Amino acid sequence: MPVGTQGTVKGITPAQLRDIGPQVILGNTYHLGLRPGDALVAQHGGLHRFMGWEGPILTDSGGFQVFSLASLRKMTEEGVAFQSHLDGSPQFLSPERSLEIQRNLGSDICMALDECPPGRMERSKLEVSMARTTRWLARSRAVPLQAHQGLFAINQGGTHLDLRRGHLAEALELDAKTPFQGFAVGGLSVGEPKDEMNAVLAEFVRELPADRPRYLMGVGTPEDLLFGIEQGVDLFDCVLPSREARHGRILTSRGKLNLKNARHREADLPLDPDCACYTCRTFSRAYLHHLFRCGELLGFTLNTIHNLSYTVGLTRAARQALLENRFPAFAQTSRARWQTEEP
Ligand code: PRF
Ligand code: ZN
Repeated sequence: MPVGTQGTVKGITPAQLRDIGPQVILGNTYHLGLRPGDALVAQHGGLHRFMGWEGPILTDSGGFQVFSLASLRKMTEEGVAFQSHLDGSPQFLSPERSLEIQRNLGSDICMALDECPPGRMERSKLEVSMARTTRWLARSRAVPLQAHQGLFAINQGGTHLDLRRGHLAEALELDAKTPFQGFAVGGLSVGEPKDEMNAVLAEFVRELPADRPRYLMGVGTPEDLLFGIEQGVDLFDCVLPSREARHGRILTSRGKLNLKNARHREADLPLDPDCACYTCRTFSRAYLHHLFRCGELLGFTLNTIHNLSYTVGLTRAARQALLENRFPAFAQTSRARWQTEEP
């Protein structure tokens, strides 16, 4: 899922996004609730209509963004009070308010409000935080949504497998009464060492219900996507492809390249000779290097089209490989190319 925090995937139009072909895009409750406000979006017929995107939208619940963006946070059982990062105004987000915003936005997949603890939180504190996330999940389950909307539960527990298992068992108790439409793994890629994240994924993803989508939140690099898919993850979101694109860092089948580098100044080559995106079909590295050096807006757009095409294409190719029972060979070839070839 490409990230469209403010009701736009930065720098590209919905028509360009449709050509790239993601199955879902992500929007943010935190940002859209503050500005322009969910009531205004609802007045305009909901987020799909407001932003001109007809495909599915998932909205994150805002918990993670309150932790990373807002100041003067005060957590209580009821919810989280914070100051807006925009104008310092006092705000309040509860499980109920988060889902009310998501209901007004009309996204297709809603996420329950969670507390996303930092990567290395002490175990006893983490347990307290997770118990609250579980109580919030029960409250979330009771909030009415629109008929087309589904609700995903978010699992926390840092790198402690036993805590994650306990938390999942509690979510499954709620699930037995009213099923969730999917399960997310939160609280990873938040500053813990990569091998610890991978160890959790290797053990834990398979324990999530196999008949519902499994969503790894805020991950990641092409390497992370392949590893996650290998462990059974179905859905990802990350700003990395689009953000990197705006900095001239290009993802390719032969590894990363930096468009700023002088070696691209005269290169009459596409960014990735194996990519069929609009950017690669039409423009040379020399031209894109030029746009980047001038800070031209079109450069951001074209780089974003490529990086998103590459990333969505990687997941599409992985899906095809799985369907054809050749995922291990696909993963091995992809990794070998990133590691050994020169982009
Ligand atoms: N919770 C929520 N959103 C998230 C995360 C989380 O833990 C993460 C962590 N990687 C990214 N986005 N609600
Ligand atoms: Zn391309």
